[in-house]
Amino acid sequence: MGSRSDWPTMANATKPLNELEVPFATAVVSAHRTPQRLVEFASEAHKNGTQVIIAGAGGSAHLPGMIAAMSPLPVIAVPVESRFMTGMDSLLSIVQMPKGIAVATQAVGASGAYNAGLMAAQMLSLGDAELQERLIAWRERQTDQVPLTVE
Ligand code: RP5
Repeated sequence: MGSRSDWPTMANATKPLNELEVPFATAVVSAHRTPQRLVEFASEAHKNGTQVIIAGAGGSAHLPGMIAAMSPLPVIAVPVESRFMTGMDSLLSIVQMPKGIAVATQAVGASGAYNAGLMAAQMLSLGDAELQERLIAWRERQTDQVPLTVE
């Protein structure tokens, strides 16, 4: 995430990851305040066993695109809700990637962060049959929890 202030949003990504037993690490990497940390993180991540990166940032949010430009790993982006433009700035600055560098942008805010965790798990399940089984069971439990009526 681009700032410690993004954590209340980005913590939502950890919920499905924990439920699906997917290991993860967290880091604060700011494209503009810690540019050297960004270069090191993005260019080294694929060498230390990381398989998918979830990048959340708000405002003029260049973090996901910059990471994607320096890493061969899939990057899932979360536009964090911003103070002045309620995340529209984050969304537009993340989603409209020019051709040649791909970023998988999720919804703005907590739901997007949660779905980013799910999306990462689904990507990883392509090479992990047991994780795929856990995902299928997780979906069934979610379906079972939706009541038919409002009473
Ligand atoms: C971005 O600026 C961060 O991703 C955060 O969403 C936003 C505001 O950061 P703080 O000023 O709260 O550290 O880099």
